[in-house]
Amino acid sequence: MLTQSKFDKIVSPEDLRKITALNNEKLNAFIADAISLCQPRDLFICTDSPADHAHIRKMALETGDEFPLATPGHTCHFDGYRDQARDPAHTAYLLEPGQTLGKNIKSIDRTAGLKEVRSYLKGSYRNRTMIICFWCLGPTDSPFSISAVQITDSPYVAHSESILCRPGYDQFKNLDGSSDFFAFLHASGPLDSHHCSTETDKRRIYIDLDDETVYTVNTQYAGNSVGLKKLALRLAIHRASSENWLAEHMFVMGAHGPNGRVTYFTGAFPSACGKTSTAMLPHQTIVGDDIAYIRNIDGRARTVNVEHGIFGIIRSVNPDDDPEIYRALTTPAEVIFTNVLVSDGKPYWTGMKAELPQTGENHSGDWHTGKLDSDGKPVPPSHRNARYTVRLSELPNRDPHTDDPAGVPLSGIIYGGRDSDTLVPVEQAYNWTEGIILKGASIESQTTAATLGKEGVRKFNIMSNMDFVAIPLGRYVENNLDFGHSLQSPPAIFSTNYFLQNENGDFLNGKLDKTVWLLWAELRVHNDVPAINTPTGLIPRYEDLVPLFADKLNKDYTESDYTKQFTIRIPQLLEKYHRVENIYRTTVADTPRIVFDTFKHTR
Ligand code: SPV
Ligand code: MN
Repeated sequence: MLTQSKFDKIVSPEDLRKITALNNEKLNAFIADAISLCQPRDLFICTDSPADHAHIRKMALETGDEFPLATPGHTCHFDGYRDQARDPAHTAYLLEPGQTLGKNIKSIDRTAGLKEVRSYLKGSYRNRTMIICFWCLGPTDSPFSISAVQITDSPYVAHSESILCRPGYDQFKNLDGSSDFFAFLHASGPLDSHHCSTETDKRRIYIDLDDETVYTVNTQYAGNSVGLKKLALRLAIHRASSENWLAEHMFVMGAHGPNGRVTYFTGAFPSACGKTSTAMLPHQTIVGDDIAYIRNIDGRARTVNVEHGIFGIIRSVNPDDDPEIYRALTTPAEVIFTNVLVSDGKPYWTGMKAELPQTGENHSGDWHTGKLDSDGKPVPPSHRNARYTVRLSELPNRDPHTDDPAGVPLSGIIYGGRDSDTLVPVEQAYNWTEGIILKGASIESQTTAATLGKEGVRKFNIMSNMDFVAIPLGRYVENNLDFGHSLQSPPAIFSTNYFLQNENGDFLNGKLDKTVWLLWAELRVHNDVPAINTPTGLIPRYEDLVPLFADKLNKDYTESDYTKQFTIRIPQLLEKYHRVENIYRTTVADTPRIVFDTFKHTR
């Protein structure tokens, strides 16, 4: 129990008042345990005043976790050289003996896992301030809202959350003592002179599903440390599965069709496969770029963005391909750049279509062209997973319903992926069941820089959510199927592939062509255009794409391009479904029968 006398030197009367105002025993116990385990010098409790949020940013600058850049509001943070991505190998669910999540999901014994992670957390805040923040997942005071508490010793983590999340202190008061919140305890571990975590071999991300608590240590990379992103997604998937709603790795956006019509889509894409750039397409409106909750409200699917900011990949963001993002990153506003190259107070990154300086500072320390790392590998000017963090409210293309407590009506779902030779650029599923099974549950994607490990390998990635699914995969598929069937009229489902290549390795599409695929899907949702039947779904007619290319991209679309892009590659498709079916058959013990029946039906 949290009392002032027990932590006399640490918990000031003011701190105690802020915590006891929330009148929540589970919260008190969580904070008291974190204090005695991590042993901070003092506390900073954020109660969401503008001054509190400004103080978090100030702490990040004072400690050196971030440093200012030349443009007002811009700061930069470096994660350690070996702390640049999510770490699935050291991310695990803590389970009681006898519990299992199946072969594809890493879990460890709860008692042993807690003992291990607590040993790394012990004393880890010495001489540091414990920052305690309260956030709300989804819009506040809505049927979607979930309250969360984050404890961290990293002002950068708290600052990221203050940009990415909706404030939640006041909402915590409404919990009225219940245990209905997610809890995150993070410690950076020992730091080097650049404020980067050094003991990455002891990096651990352990998720306690029963307690809805996540412990994360010896890392600062946001995908491992920022509770409200992927850590909360895992807890939400677990919770959603018992409440018949969906927590998905999806953008939410308004697609702007004819005559001012706005049709809302969600899109699930593996990391670095065009998810943010789709949500930020010119002339469309963004609700969110990463995580969506979807609920059945009076028989209709409605969805919200869990966050209210973007933690986006900066590589290749340039004024031609991503004009909206580029503008946001070159205008004064509160933006954190991570793992970019900095020279003379300016951030640089690969693919920005500007000349990069030969020297500067980056995630490796002082950098110069030709620098090699300790393994003899060239150090690129900016990391492939370098990112920016910005509030959606800074963007002129933010959808006006972003914070609507009722969410937006969901009419279409897009499942993306990265494949050079199999799927056509866009295809609609015949119905919800086939969409979930043949599109979402069959996603394979060539790997990218967002997780550690080799790039370019074709990997099964169910609903682009593989890294985050916290329940057995069969149950997850079933939950998706059931959700759609509980609706009066489920959203239409589409697959997209932006990465088709010819035999020379050239991409068959321009980067903005995705506008056309999205707007064709928008027309299909309203049955405005017919489509061509194929064994796995419905593809566009040439004549329906030509005006979209002309009107939206000012581009001629030739029949020869159409033929190359939309030829059904039957051998590759058969191989794909064979590979995926085999994964379900051999590794997913609880695969629903309908999955196998549906694969059989495609042959
Ligand atoms: C992703 O990789 O899908 C991201 C960034 O959105 S992370 O926070 O690392 O998950
Ligand atoms: Mn993501």
